[in-house]
Amino acid sequence: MITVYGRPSSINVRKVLWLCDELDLTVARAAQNYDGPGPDPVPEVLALNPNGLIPVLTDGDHILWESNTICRYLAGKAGRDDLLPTDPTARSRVEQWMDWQATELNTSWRTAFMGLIRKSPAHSDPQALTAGIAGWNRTMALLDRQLDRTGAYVTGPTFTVADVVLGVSVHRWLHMPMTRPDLAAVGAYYHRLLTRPAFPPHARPDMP
Ligand SMILES: N[C@@H](CCC(=O)N[C@@H](CS)C(=O)NCC(=O)O)C(=O)O
Repeated sequence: MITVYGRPSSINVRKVLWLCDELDLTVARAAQNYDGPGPDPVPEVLALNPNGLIPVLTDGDHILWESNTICRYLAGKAGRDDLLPTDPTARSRVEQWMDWQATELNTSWRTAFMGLIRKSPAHSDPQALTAGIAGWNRTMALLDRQLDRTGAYVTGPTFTVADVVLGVSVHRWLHMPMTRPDLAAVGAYYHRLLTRPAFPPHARPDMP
């Protein structure tokens, strides 16, 4: 049995749970009552992930952390070549956008998210907040240009696991109490993703 550790309000846990739903995979849930983020990692999680972060997945003896890696593992294990191609060229496009999400996009939202949602005193400087919002909007504009080119999903005409990790990111951006440009391709993409029955439960407005 596969177990997913982490509260469902976490954006990184939501990626994994959405993909499990896409795969029709029934998973056990653990350590989900903790309503962090708190200063101290949950001991149950720390025992599995030295970073003390969620999500963590266990599949028998196999313990895995890093949400994007977990998503690749689940898609690969399910043999879903449509979601994670085995062809190196097609696969590298999917992985490129997943890595971009985990590095460039994740980094770009940190100040704005921590300041606006977490109300972190360390992220409350108005100038830093304005710069953070502008940086996040610039990164999203790059995604908008890519989606404008493909006219559908991030790597082309079909849905892949890269769209799972980007879909929750787009949801977050659209639900931030901040000024943002009207990015038409991103907006159309979000509505396209919402037509998938598995996405809406993980795209709740109260969980940006
Ligand atoms: N790079 C990690 C980041 C994981 C991460 O930052 N998780 C957050 C929640 S989204 C976390 O565990 N925060 C502490 C907590 O919620 O207990 C991943 O993608 O899995």
